Amino acid sequence: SALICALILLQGLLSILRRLKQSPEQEVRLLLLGLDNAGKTTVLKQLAAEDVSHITPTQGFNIKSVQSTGFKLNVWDIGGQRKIRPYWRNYFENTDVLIYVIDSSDRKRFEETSLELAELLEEEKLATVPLLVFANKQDLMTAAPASELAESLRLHTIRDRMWQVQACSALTAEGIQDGMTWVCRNIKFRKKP
Ligand code: G3D
Ligand code: MG
Repeated sequence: SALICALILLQGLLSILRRLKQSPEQEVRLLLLGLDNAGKTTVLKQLAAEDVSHITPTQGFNIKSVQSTGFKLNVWDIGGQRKIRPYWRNYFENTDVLIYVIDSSDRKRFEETSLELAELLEEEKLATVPLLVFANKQDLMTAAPASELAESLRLHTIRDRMWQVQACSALTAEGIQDGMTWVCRNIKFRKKP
């Protein structure tokens, strides 16, 4: 089933994070966002390996929440869901790293994805949260290089947080590990109250 499949897909990410996690009392929270067709589900596939305690597909919304000991990962398609936008904020709380996935071959949607990202970066609850942009689908001849994507998205104007653009292909796995290494390095662990 889709549920079992999703569980398997998330195993690797969790194992990578678990290995890098320093303190057992703390929980790492990741948001994995991007337009539909950007490659988010395929990124998850590449991160495949062990146990996830549960996954909650939110009813009526295309939000997937994955919970495991010490980790919480929220994934959804951004854009075209204006009406439920205010509801997203429930998922922004205490995010450690925002991972934004882009189809580098889809130049027609660079402006759209850029605007969506800009709006996300304005979110109060995501202020100062480190940003990793996956310039995905680099295996395609038509893919814009990460540098062009960064320019198109004006990433160099970001001043209020750490950010990184990582060229990758979720299809071949190239660049995914490098991206996750950056993520793990830039996680700011929250202090437990
Ligand atoms: P989403 O979850 O962000 O909506 P998906 O995106 O992971 O479902 O990917 C959308 C489509 O793009 C899929 O193709 C998927 O195979 C493809 N894709 C994802 N990553 C890459 C990549 O790095 N390179 C290439 N060439 N394709 C990629 P289909 O045909 O299944 O719709
Ligand atoms: Mg998907």
